[in-house]
Amino acid sequence: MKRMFLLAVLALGLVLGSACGARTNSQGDSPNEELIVIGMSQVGAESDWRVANSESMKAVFSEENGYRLLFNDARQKQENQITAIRRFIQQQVDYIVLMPISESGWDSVLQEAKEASIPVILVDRMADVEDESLYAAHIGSDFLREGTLAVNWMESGFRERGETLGIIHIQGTLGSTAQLGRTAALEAAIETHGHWELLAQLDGDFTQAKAYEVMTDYLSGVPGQRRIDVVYCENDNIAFGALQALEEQGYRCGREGVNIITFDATRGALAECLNGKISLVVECNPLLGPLVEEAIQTMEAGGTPEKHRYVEEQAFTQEDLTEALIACREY
Ligand code: GZL
Ligand code: ZN
Repeated sequence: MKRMFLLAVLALGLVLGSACGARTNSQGDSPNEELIVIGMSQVGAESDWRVANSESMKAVFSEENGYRLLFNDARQKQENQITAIRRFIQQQVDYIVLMPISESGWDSVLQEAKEASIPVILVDRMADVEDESLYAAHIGSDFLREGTLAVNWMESGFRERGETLGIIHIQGTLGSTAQLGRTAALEAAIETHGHWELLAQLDGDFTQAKAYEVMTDYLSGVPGQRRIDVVYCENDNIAFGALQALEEQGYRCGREGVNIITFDATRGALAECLNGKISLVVECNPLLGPLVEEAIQTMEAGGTPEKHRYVEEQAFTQEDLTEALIACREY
C-alpha cells in the first residue's frame, strides 16, 4: 500500500512540475536563471557544411558565454523539427533558433511559438510563412546569387567550346531554399542559352552517397561514354559522390574534360579544385553562430534585429587557390 502511495506522490510531482512550466532542460534540472536558454533545431548532419554550421553554433552558445543550448538534430526530417520546437515551447526557452530543412510547413508551429511569446530566428534556409511576424530575423545565404556566380562562370568559361554544352544537374534536398535558389539560377540560364543542353536532372539530396548512386545509375544507362561538359552539383558532398562515379566510369574531370561545379567551399572541395578535378567552387558560409548571437543580443537589449541578413560569399577556381589559403579556412 505504501509503495502505491509513494508512486502516486511521485507521479503527481512530475505532473505539477511540468504543468507549472518550471523552465527545465532536457536533463530535467532547472538552469541557472541568468543563462539565456536557446532551443535549437538543426536539420541533421548530412554534409560537411552542416557539421561546420552546428560547430559554429555550439561554439557561440556555450555556458561560459552565458547560454544554455538545447540542441536537437532532426536527422533530415521536418516532423522531428516540429516536435523539437513544441518541446522548446513547453520548456519555455528564451529563443528558438530554427534551421528549416524545407521552406513549407512551418506556419502552425511558428504560430504556437508566437503565442508563447518566444522569438524565432531562422538560420541558413528560409521558411515560407504567410505572416512575416512569425520570425524575428533570418540569417543565411542568397542562394540565387550563389547560382548566378556559377552560371556566369559557365557563360565566360566555355566561349571557346561554342557548340552545345552538355549539362548534368544534381540537386540538393528538394524544397530547401538552397536547392530552390541554386536550381533557379541554372534553369534560367539554360532558358536563355540555346546552346546549353540539360542532359539530366538528378536528386542528390545534399549527400555523397545519394549523389554517387544517382550518378552511377545515370552513367551506366548511357551507352559508352557521352560528352558531358558540366556537372552542376548543388553542394560539395554531391560533388564528391559525382566525382567518384565519373572517375569509376572512366571520365576525366577538370577543365579539359567534365567540369564539376560545386557549392559550399569546404576544404575538401577546395583541395579538389586546387588539384584540377573540380573546376568551380562557390562559397556558402556555414559560420553563422556569431551573426545569430548578434541578433539575440540586439533583442536582449530591447532592439529589433535586421529582418534578413545575408553573408558575403565568393567563387574560387584553381587560379585563386593555394595550399596555404585552404589551410587557413575555418571549415
Ligand atoms: C546551404 C545549406 C546546404 C548546404 C549543404 O546554406 O542549407 O545544406 O549547401 C547542406 O551542404 O546540406
Ligand atoms: Zn551563352
